[in-house]
Amino acid sequence: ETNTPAKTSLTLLGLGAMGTALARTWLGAGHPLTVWNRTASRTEPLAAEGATVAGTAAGAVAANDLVVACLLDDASVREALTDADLTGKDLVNLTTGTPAQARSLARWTRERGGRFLDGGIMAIPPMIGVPESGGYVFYSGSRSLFDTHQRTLAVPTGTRYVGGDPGFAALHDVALLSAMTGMFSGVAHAFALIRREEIAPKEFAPLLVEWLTAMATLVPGTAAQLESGDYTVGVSSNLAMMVAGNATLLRTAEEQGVSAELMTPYMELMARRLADGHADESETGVIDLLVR
Ligand code: FVH
Repeated sequence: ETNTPAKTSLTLLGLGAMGTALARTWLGAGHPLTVWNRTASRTEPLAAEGATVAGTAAGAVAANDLVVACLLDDASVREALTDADLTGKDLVNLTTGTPAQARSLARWTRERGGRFLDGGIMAIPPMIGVPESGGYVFYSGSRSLFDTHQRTLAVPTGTRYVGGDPGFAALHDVALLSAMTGMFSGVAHAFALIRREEIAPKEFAPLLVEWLTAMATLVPGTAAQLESGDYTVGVSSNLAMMVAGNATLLRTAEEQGVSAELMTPYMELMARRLADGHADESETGVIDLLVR
């Protein structure tokens, strides 16, 4: 006899790159796992590793109370669950979607008698099952579902519950991904500037990392300004100086034969804010121009 608690059995819908990585961690940790995938051949390696394969999504849902979906998009989740009985089920949706899609799916699940938790995965497949990678999932929606299954959900990667509004996980996810998009657009422009020169990208890369890491420390200052409503607090580089500096950035792009199309939208907003009379502020006022 052993005192080890039984591992929660669960169902996973979707065995793409992410679903397969998730499945392997649950199987590896000893959780009985039922899997379903639209293209049945993708279930074969998991079956060999101990997963039970269901022939239909409805059958997979029927097999366990805890059901995790990791499919391509919102439409594929709706399609997969069309014939499933969600009465008494705990549905955890790890499919990337918008906040409105998550809220709608939460209502749809509740109307069918289930509890709903949405998740935004802040990791790529190689980070799954690797705690030191720093990956995690934002969760929002049913707190009781989260509390019931947190230990199981924490097997593949970290968990961060961000509120009862089922749209909040997607909102956090998309906000971080959007910030990342801006960062990579800047990185692309920087590499383009040096592309035709005798500067080795491999030597330039650590400089970029160091600079972006240092600049990221300014983010809490932006948050403090937003909360106080005073965008001049702690400003060391004001908007007037930065807009003047943008002219140098644009001229350098031209000299190097590089399109400034990734840069100009943000610079135009900075110039508009300056023209509105906010020379002494930081860039924080640009945020107010974006919110419609
Ligand atoms: N992979 C990544 O780096 C990112 C990291 C952050 C989170 N995303 C999101 O995770 C969801 C799944 O992503 P994935 O990487 O597993 O995606 P794929 O490898 O393309 O697999 C897609 C699965 O979805 C199935 N599927 C597609 N359409 C349907 C449908 N109409 N009905 C049922 N299933 C569908 C597909 O099945 P099949 O093509 O094998 O038959 C795969 O199982 C996603 O939201 C990312 O944004 C991943």
